[in-house]
Amino acid sequence: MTNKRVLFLVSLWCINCALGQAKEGYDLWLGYSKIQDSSISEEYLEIAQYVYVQEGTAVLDTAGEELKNGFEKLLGRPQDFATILTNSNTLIVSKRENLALNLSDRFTADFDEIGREGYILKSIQSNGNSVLILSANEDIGILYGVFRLLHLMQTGQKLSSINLVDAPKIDLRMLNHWDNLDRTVERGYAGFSIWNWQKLPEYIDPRYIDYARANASIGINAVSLTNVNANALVLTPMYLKKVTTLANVFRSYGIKVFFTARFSAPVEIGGLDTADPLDVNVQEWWNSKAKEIYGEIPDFGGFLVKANSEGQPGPQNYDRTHAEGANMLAKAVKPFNGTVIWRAFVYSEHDSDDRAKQAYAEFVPLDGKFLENVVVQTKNGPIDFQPREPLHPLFGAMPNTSQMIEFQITQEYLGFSTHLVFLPKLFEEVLDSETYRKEKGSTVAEVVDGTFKSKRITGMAGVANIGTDLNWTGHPFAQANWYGFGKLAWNPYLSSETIAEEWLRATYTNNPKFVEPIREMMLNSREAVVNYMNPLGLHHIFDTGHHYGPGPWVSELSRPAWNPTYYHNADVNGIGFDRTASGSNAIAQYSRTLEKIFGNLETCPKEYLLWFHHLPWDYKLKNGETLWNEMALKYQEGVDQVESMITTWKSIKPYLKRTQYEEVAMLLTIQLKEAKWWRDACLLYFQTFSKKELPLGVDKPSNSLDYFKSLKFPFAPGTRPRWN
Ligand code: GCW
Repeated sequence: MTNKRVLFLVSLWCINCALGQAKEGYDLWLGYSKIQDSSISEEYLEIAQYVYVQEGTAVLDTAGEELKNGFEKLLGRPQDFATILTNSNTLIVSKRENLALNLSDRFTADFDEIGREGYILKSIQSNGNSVLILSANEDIGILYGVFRLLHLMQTGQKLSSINLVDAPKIDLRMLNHWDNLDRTVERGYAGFSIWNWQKLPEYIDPRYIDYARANASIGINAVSLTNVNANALVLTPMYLKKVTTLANVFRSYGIKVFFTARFSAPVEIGGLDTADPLDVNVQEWWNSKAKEIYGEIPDFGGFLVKANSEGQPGPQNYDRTHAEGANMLAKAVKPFNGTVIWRAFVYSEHDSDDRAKQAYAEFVPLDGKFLENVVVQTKNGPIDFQPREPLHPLFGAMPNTSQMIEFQITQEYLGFSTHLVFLPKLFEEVLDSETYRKEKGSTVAEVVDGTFKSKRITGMAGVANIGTDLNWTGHPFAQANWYGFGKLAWNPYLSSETIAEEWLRATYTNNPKFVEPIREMMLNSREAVVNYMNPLGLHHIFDTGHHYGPGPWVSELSRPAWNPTYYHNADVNGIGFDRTASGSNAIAQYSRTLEKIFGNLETCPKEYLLWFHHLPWDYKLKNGETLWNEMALKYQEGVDQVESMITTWKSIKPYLKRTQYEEVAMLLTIQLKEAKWWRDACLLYFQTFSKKELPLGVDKPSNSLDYFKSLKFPFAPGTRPRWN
């Protein structure tokens, strides 16, 4: 073959592969591939014979379009809907008020149970026919029900005996974007921001619609569009117009928009000389700002605020409390039923106390002082979205305050969008954690969903991992983290196993030869990343600023709490952060039961050992290993786990398209390289203190400590821009 011909073939292959890839992953879990198994599609074809779908509102029409689109793709033929309800309907999609009385009466108890957003999906016999009924009290319930029905079909479930009643357990199910107005994304690893501010409001990128569809399909009903390190400009009329357009798109999918509000906005864009929350002019400014926003966006959600944290302005600049700041904004949005989400992620450079203690110390005294339409948003753990943290002590410690939880879906500390890590496993671990604030009913999930103490507002927020990448999230498996977050926000008691299985089947294939091994691989992936990054309770030993890769040696930053050395405290005597009574006593912020469990070496879970205790290198663990050996073995185990992920991935090659297979295969290669980097760099560094040999079974480092220390990444993605 001539060189020219080879070149031609290669470029042809590249074009094909680029075209293939252009679509690959964009559809997320909503691909709806045509059902191949005829025994399954026969049942569905019967159901699709004579379908009535109620129309007439934006959300109902969206539901109808989704159903049509889904049926056509899954069944591979055009779909019509009947215009009137009759006795011969095979599928009825209709609100309760529009159902025939004999039908709606039959389900009274269910309708009472499902509230505003739930739905019922039931197969019944009516006039001798089988009819599938999808009904709800409100439009949005119908839309959620349609997505559920399509999901059931996509995953090949039998519908002939379906009897499903479902409603969300949490009210506010929200994505927090950390997107800047210049389209960079703080901690974003999937390209740039999908919000094209320059072309808005006139140009509506079809992506906005697909984004809303994806969110609605998993029950997400609120979004904040911009970074919590906020730019006040977003509150100006020019941006309000742009946001109004987005809000109009999202409304048909049941999604409300929130603004991130910069506390100093009255000064920066309002021309006032103070942002003091007790100043009447400041209050007036926010009142009229709220009025202006609601004039454009009548269902506007409210404000999300990061205040007096990491340099952001806040009420403390004027010697006022978080409650005083939050309540001022709460009053402004109250006439319109708006909500203020106030973040509890605070720590100060002036406070030399353990950073893990600061949120609790600042917020618990304010319990009961926040107005009814304020909800305090607390990160899952007391430090900062680490691969593993114990639960945040604030959960259940503010019984008279609405409290919501914040997870990070974007993988700032979990390998960016290069590492395959299934986060619902982490979310589940936190949600299932007991606070022991009561004898029963006080897990984190129960605090968050209002079981612990009934709340005016219940909510769960996730920091989005979405960007302009073709597949939205960078790593195709990072889509599962977006999906899983939505599912857990709807029902915080769902198991990560169920979520993994659902997602795999909807995204890739129902073939058990693919689903089973890959589901296991996903479920183990979270423990792998803990092992190769932060085993045994180590935390925040990431390289500075960008948090890409290990940096346990970093010690020269101005704020102590920014230095990894602050967190691991390694010296010749040992390693770990003493948070017991002999140290920072952070354990005292937990309930008495947890304080005892964490404080006692006999009962402290091995996973949190170095989070709560400083221990000698020779400390003997229950399995007989010394601390040093166990740490080294854990790092090695993490690397081995990634090796075995690669083996698993190779084994499923026959079930995927080439591009689908190759994409993940390449990413896993990087993950393995980086897992080894973490192991080698951390062990070499800690070895300078432990002065011990690596135990048998741990691979020799591939390079010197100096080499690892010399690595610099000035262009690592997601770094906070300089003006923040
Ligand atoms: O995790 C840290 C991040 C910051 C972020 C901050 C926060 C938005 O490193 O980039 O700022 O948390 O949650 O406010």
